[in-house]
Amino acid sequence: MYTLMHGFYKYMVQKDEYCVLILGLDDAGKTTYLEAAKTKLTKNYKGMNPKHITTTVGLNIGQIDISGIRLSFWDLGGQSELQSLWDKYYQESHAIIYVVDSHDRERMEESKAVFDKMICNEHLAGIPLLLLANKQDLPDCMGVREIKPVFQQSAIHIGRRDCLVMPVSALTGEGVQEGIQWLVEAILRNSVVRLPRVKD
Ligand code: G3D
Ligand code: MG
Repeated sequence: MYTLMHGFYKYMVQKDEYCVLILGLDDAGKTTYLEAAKTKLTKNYKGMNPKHITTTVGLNIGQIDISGIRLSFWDLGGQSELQSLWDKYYQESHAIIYVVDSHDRERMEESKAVFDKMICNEHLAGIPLLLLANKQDLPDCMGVREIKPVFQQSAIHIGRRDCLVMPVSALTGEGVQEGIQWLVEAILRNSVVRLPRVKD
């Protein structure tokens, strides 16, 4: 009886879980963005001071409960030697956040090349893509109008998935909440194709 009740309780309180990959070059602002999202969307969560965020080696994980579901974020290291690990996570992911440093014109081409390699992977086909033009607080940064056409060159690989290019500042938090909200809706729309993680 206890097992039955416990099972029913777990069924009622456990949320469907979806995994979101946060990808992009090193220094794009992935970890800062995840901290900002957790701060904005988790009650009583006091975010880390951005000054204390260090380079991600390996994997940084975060969770947000929102709109009746659980989002598990995997913020992966962006250095070139760590990029080869990304595809180990593709099959289990439900959405991608690709972070671009809008202020770093010199590395825009490199960011686009890394993006192309990622988006062509068959395991990511059809899953929602949120492309963040980060660091919009910095003067002389590239705006969405400038960044969008660069990535639109890969439209054939992006395909018919839900896709949004959004200006944000992970540092000030501007646009962070709106991005996550859009992602939730896109993930739920796609959840008939990519089901949530199986509850244990
Ligand atoms: P990563 O996880 O993609 O490697 P981080 O990037 O989150 O570690 O951020 C790299 C640097 O960019 C950090 O600065 C961080 O404060 C800064 N950064 C991240 N997002 C923004 C933003 O929106 N605006 C500005 N101005 N800076 C941002 P440091 O100096 O610690 O290297
Ligand atoms: Mg990091």
